[in-house]
Amino acid sequence: MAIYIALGSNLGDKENNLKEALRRLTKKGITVCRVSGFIATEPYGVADQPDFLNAVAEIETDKSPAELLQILLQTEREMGRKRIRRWGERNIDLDLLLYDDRIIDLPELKVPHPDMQNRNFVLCPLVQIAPDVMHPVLKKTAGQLLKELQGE
Ligand code: PH2
Ligand code: MG
Ligand code: MG
Repeated sequence: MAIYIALGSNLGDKENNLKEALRRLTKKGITVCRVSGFIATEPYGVADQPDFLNAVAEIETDKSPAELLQILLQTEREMGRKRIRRWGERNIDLDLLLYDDRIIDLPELKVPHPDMQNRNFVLCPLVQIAPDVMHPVLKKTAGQLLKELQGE
């Protein structure tokens, strides 16, 4: 098992924003093991915003899920993220997708990410690097989830 995070950007230099986020996580002691391709995606949820660049990374860390969440939020803040509107435009978004086979349901942190199975922009890059990783609630692999989503 392993830890997976989703990266997204649709403001500014999107490619550099994703790379900068990965550099900053590495500096904070997080090991970035694998990174998917960077894929251009149409906005999901709120349509009237620029296209996104999305990626998924497999990471390793001794930090707990709650500590890791704080590191992701801190990195977003350091990079000047402004919260404009829910599901709206942002220069960087770092979301925790999967943390081993842990299931966490707290107001501030839900793992697995509760909407990941509905998001092509998450499942496509995840399948690039970890097609066989299991969703511990749905009990399906990333590959199966993507197939189901695209078959709809
Ligand atoms: N993130 C959202 C809302 N919509 N659409 C795409 N294509 N990519 C995203 O990363 C994204 C989105 C909220 O986090
Ligand atoms: Mg997000
Ligand atoms: Mg987020």
